[in-house]
Amino acid sequence: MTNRRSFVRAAGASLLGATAVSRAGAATLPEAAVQTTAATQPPLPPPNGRPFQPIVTLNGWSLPWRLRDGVKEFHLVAEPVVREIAPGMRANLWGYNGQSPGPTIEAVEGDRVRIFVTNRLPEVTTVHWHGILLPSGMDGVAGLTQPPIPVGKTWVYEFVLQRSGTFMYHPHADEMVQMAMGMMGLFIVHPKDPRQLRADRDFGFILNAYDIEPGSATPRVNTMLDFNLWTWNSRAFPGIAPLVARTGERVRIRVGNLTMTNHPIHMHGPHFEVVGTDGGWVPRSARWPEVTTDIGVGQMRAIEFDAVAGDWAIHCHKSHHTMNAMGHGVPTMIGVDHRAVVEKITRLIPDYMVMGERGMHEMAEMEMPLPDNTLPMMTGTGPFGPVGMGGMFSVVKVRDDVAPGDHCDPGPYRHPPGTLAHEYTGALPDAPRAAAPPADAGTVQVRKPVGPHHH
Ligand SMILES: [Cu+2]
Repeated sequence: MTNRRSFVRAAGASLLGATAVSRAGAATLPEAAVQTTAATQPPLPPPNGRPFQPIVTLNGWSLPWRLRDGVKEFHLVAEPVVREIAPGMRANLWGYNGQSPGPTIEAVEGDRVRIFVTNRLPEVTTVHWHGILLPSGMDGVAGLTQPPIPVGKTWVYEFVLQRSGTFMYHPHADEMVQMAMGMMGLFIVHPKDPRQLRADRDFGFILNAYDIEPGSATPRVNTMLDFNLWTWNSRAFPGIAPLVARTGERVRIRVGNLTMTNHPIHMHGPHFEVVGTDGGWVPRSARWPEVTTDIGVGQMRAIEFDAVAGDWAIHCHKSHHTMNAMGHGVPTMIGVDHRAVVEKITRLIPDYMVMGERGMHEMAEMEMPLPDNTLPMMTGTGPFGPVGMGGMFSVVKVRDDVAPGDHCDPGPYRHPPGTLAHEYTGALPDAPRAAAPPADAGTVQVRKPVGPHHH
C-alpha cells in the first residue's frame, strides 16, 4: 500500500483543475491511502479505538483511519482508476483511492466517523451511505440534501454509527453513470461487544456488473440489463480470490448487490443461514437453512455456516452470470469472415465444431481468437481440467490444516480415499429398451369436440 504523503502534492498533481489547498487546510485532512493492486489484502486490525474483528474484502482492502479527539477520520478520493477484472483484462473505471470498488470502511457501533470526500472525477459527485442511520443532511443525495461536490473540492460527512451491520456507499449524483463505472464500496459497522456475533472468518464483496465491448476497456454506461461482465468487487472468475477457511470454523460472507438484477447466490457443501439483511441482524430464532439466497437489487445479505473440508463452488445461479463476454460477436469485432475463421481453426483442430453443435463445454479448453483485453467466455482450470466458468464464481476452500487467520490459497483439495466420483469400468449389462415407436408416432392425434361451440 502506498500512502499519499502529502495531500497538497496529490491535489496539485490533479489534472482536473483542483485549487491548491492551504497548508492549514491540508493539515486538517487525514492522508488518503491508495491501493494499486487487485489482490486481496490481509484484514486490517484496528490500531486504536474499540476492538473488532476486521473483515476480508475479496480482492480488496480496508481504509485506514486517523483517530482525532475520539473521532475516526477517513479520506475517500473519488477518481478514475484502472482495475484488473481478471488476469488478461483491465478496465478503465471510476472508483475511490485507486481501486473499484473503493476501500471497505470499518468502524464500530457507537463510533463517530468523519469522512472527507475529495472529488477528482471529471464531473460532480456525492457519497450516499447506503443503509446507515444518520441525519438526513448527511445522506449524500445531490440536490436533495446537499449540492453536488464540485470537481476538485473536498466535502465532509460526519455521523454516529447507531447500529452494527453490513452497509455500502456509492454516489447519488449522476448515479447511473457513476455506478456503471464502478463507484461503490462496503461499509461495515462492527458490534460494540466483539464477542457478540463472532465469526472466525468474515468475508465481504459487492455484486457489480459492466458492459465492456470485447477489445475495449471502458464500460458502456447506458446499459440497463445486457451486461457482459458479471463481477464480485469488479473481478470476474478466475480473477476472484478463493474464500479460505479451516474445518469447523464459523464463516460469515457478506454480499451486497449494486447491479440492476437479482442474483441467487448458491453455495455447495454445508448449508448456511441468512444471519443479516440490510435492516440488521436476524434473531437466531428466525434464521433458516438455505443453499441459495436471492439477493435483490440494492440489497445485502450476510450468511454463516460451519466450514466442512473440501473445494466448494460458490456462484450466482443464473448460468449466464457465470460466463464472461460472449465470444460469438468476436469475428465481427475484429473484421474477419466467420467462415474463414472456422476453416482456419479446422486445419488446426480437425474436430472443431460450430458453437452449440455438441454443447459448449469444449469451448472452455479451446483457444478462441480473441481481441486484446478480453476474457474467454468460459475459463478457469481446476485439478481435473477446465472449469468452464467465468463471472460470478469462486471457491470456498476449507482444509483441516489452515492456520487461523491464514488466507493464502491452499491449492486443490486432496479428497480422502473413497470420496471421489470416478469412472465405472465394470461390465455393462444390456440395458432394457422400450420398443421402437410406431412409424406415425410423430403425428399428433386430434379428436375434435362434438356438440355446440362455447364462446
Ligand atoms: Cu447473477
